[in-house]
Amino acid sequence: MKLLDTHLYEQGAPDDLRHLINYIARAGKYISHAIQIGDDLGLAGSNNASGEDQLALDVLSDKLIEDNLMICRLVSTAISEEKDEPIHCKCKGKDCTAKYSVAYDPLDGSSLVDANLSIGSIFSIVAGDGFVGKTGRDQVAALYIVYGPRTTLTYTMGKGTHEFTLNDVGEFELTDEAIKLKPSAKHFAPGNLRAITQNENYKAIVHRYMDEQYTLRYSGGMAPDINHMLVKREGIFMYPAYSPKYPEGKLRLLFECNPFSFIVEQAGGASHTGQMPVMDVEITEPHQRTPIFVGSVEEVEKVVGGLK
Ligand code: FDP
Repeated sequence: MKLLDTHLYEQGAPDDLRHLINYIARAGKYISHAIQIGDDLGLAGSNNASGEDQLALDVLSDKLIEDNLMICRLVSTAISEEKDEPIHCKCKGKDCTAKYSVAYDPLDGSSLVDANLSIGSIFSIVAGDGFVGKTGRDQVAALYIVYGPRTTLTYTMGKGTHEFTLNDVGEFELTDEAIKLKPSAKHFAPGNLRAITQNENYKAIVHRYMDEQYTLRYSGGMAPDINHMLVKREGIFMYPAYSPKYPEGKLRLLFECNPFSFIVEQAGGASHTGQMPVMDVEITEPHQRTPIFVGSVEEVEKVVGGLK
């Protein structure tokens, strides 16, 4: 048995990064518990930074993560997908020990929660204060937690991609090390199918996957969909732009696309906007969106070629 903390130590994580990831994992355990026992799966009566309705669980998950990030005294700036404004370390300026910034989506795919489908939390970590002007390549670590029949945590800090499962005594235990994606796939996850009405190339790509009898695996939650790909060792997830509703795509560079791109690249996969690798896109504002095509290398190459 190998626990998350030991794995981070053996991978050479600096102590403060190891502690930070442990605090994030702790928030994940509380969220996992809240989902299991929660009887309030309804709306919170508030909106998030993008004007979407918030669930009570969105608000609770956001708070659990924020609390853990703030008490660890390692986070200079925390940015939540649920909020307009970043949160800053309270001790800033006075012998501040906070070295990292964390961007997070507290409950990705939360519209699936009442239907009892899997959902997740996603985290992107960079050194220094804030994200604007940086790219996904500046990430020192990224991780996501999936809350399904089991709770799993998958992380990278640039030394491969590794999966842990929450055990009966509340520890994340190593269940899959150095995950490697095959270059080609049998599964496809075509998000935003409305885009085929505007984009002939995307239509042709989707039709090719159907003609070639790929198996559809799209749950409506990016975290479980990317997790499916990593567990099955192959796949492609796509979410193109669609005007006027999502002219830059729906998914957020900072909260979703960068962390998943880092995790998938570290598993030998690729991730592209259609114009450039996702992780090379400069972050200009926290809620920036981007199209994304991510997964097995040859599939991403074929799709990007087909989009031109
Ligand atoms: P959700 O809005 O439910 O949080 O992050 C946005 C996201 O879910 C992704 O997890 C998911 O892949 C995508 O939106 C689903 O979008 P569609 O409803 O357009 O399929």
